[in-house]
Amino acid sequence: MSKRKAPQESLNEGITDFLVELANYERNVNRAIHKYNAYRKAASVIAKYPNKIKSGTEAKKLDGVGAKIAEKIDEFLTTGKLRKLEKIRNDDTSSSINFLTRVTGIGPAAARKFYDEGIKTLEDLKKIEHKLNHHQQIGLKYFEEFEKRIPRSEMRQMEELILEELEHVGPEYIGTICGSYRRGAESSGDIDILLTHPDFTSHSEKQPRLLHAVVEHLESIGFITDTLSKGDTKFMGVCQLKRGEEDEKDYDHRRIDIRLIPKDQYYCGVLYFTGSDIFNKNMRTHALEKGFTLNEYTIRPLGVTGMAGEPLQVDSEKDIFDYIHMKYREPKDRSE
Ligand code: DCP
Ligand code: MG
Repeated sequence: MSKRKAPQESLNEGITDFLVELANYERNVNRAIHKYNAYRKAASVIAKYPNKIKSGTEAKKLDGVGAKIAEKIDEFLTTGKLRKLEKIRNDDTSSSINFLTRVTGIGPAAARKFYDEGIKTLEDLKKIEHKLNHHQQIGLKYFEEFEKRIPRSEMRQMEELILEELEHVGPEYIGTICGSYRRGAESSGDIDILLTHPDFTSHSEKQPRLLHAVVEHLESIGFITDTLSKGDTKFMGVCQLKRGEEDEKDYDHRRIDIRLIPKDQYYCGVLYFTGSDIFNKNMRTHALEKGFTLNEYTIRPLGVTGMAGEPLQVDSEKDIFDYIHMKYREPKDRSE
């Protein structure tokens, strides 16, 4: 999962920017995930709004913008800033914790712990590098590179390379690059790959080899450079494209996640990991209204008592939309 979301470009960029900043503050500093979600949701509906917002009242008509956010929008529109944000930015605790969570491997809890120990900056982290776990050490090593978004053209090159190499490992593999790339984003925070293989279903034995063979192959050709974690079904690591003759400089190191999914759960996985996270939430809510429970693995009907039944058969993403009577949405139309 990538740490930095693409800035929202819209007529109301000032507003969406401050909402995203508040969202991050709530998640990283206060660990208030509901508030984080509320700000993200408001930012997302406002980003889509086709007019320049002139007042809080106007914004409040949008689903996801409540009275408190409307008030902040009014303050921002009249004064050009937000006292709450000024305070947060000037507060040493908030700004340090917010900063530390930008390192992959450092979540809000670890950031708070480091801060309490007086560790606040990149330089501080470098001094206690030996105390960091492996994931955090890699996060520190590639800090600047991981901060950069990946241009779509580079994502395309990586997709081509990965799918071609996958074919070499085994012709029966199926792979999909999901995440913002699949939604057509001009840049992505990381590479999210889903894999499946006909030999692996939720009824068969675990098959970690199917995942590890792919990872080892991508390491052997020098594409995967580091491992953050490697389990039976999920690999988290780092990759880098090789510099070609026409390239002016080396490519950056990028975050890559590879998941191996049972064939019968593949399309629920592809749907989930294509996102966006807000689209997923809305779709899950819609599913519940229609009497189904949907997650990254399965879709199951809910009985009268609210108990989930057996997983339904799914052979495409469209099957999932059909079950819940929702019109199919192309990945590019799934920002919310
Ligand atoms: N996801 C989700 N809920 C989360 C985290 C992730 O539904 N809390 C799903 C939707 C995301 C997908 O996983 O689109 C991949 O997660 P990323 O954080 O990588 O998000 P994106 O790929 O959409 O954006 P980015 O370009 O920042 O990587
Ligand atoms: Mg991503």
